[in-house]
Amino acid sequence: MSATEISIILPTYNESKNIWSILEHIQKSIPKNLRAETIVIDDNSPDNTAKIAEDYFYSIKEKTSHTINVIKRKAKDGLSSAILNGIQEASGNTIVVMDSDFSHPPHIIPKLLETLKQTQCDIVVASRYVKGGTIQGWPFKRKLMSTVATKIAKIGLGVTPNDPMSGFFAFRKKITDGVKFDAIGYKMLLELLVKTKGVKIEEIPYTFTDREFGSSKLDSSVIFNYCKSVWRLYKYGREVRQDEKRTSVRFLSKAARFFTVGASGLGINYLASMLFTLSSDVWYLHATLMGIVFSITSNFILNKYWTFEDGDFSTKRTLIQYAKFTGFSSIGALVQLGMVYYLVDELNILYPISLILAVGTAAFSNFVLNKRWTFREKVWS
Ligand SMILES: Nc1nc2c(ncn2[C@@H]2O[C@H](COP(=O)(O)OP(=O)(O)OP(=O)(O)O)[C@@H](O)[C@H]2O)c(=O)[nH]1
Ligand SMILES: [Mg+2]
Repeated sequence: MSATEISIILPTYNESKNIWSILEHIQKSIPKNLRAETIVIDDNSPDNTAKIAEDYFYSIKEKTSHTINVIKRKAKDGLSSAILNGIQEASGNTIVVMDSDFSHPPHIIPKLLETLKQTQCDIVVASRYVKGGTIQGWPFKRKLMSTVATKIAKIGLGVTPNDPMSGFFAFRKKITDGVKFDAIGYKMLLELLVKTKGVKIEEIPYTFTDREFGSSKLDSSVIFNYCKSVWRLYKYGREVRQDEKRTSVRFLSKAARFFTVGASGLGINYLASMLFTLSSDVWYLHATLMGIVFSITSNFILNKYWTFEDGDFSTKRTLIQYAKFTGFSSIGALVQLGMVYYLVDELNILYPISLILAVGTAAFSNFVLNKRWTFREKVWS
């Protein structure tokens, strides 16, 4: 049996009037060539929603490869946490999240999947607030609240989609690997957008229709939970930004130390060579060679101790690092030589400029190679 490709997450609370029909519509909407599962996450609905979902599955089980998995939770733990539970249970590599009250029309599902595939993006948002999208059946007050909440999210959290509060979206499951969710309140997409910043996002329009059957689960806690989750996400974003700033400062300070050591090496090289030539028995080429050895050695010790703050001078470790450092220094020299030749001979760039470019490139590659392989640090740290 081939693996599940699509998981549709369907949270329910007291949706007995919608669940059978929405499952039917979802099943009809999924392209036949895809192997899909629907995960219903029900919070112990007193109106038997979970039982109806299971009955529906038994009625179609023999006729389709589409599976329905009903997760029964003990208590009403909130929409975002239900969605998070669904994501954790999902075996598909593409996830679709939607409501079960027909506000999110199932015929949009193929468009979400198609957009994900064609644009190679990571998240597709079904949007009420892009051209072609709209809301049907909401009173002015609710539209206003939604617009204000959307503005707060966009300005306060810097998220890019026009409808970051949409409850209807699809994404590649792998973008959630290693992400820790708080799952507070109603707006799971908002948390996903904040915590996976940098991924590629697309929006497609759809018409949101207010529910016909059943009643709203929104209560006064929704606004409070919304504010709480926006505040938490704001703090999260601030910490990430501070962390990035700290990392770039650390990286730049190490690079600066590495280049200072490199410059000091030139002086040591010159001084050592001159000292050796003072003795009448040393041939000047030998003296130059000694100068090179001295400068590589002093560069290595200074970089080990000062630049990369590695105080472990045990013999084996130090010798291995020294060998690598010497190797990378030679690679750096070759890079410099090759680049100067290419810039001067092939691109006709003036020698002084070519030399600056080549020395800079060689020094930088030297820094990165030694950081990563000699002193075993992450490059960006
Ligand atoms: N499992 C679970 N599902 C929930 C919970 N709250 C809401 N849902 C489901 O989440 C979806 C969205 O809830 P709705 O009450 O429709 O929220 P809404 O769309 O903002 O409001 P209305 O459509 O006006 O009622 C529906 O499918 C609900 O059944 C919850 O606490 N747990
Ligand atoms: Mg609804």
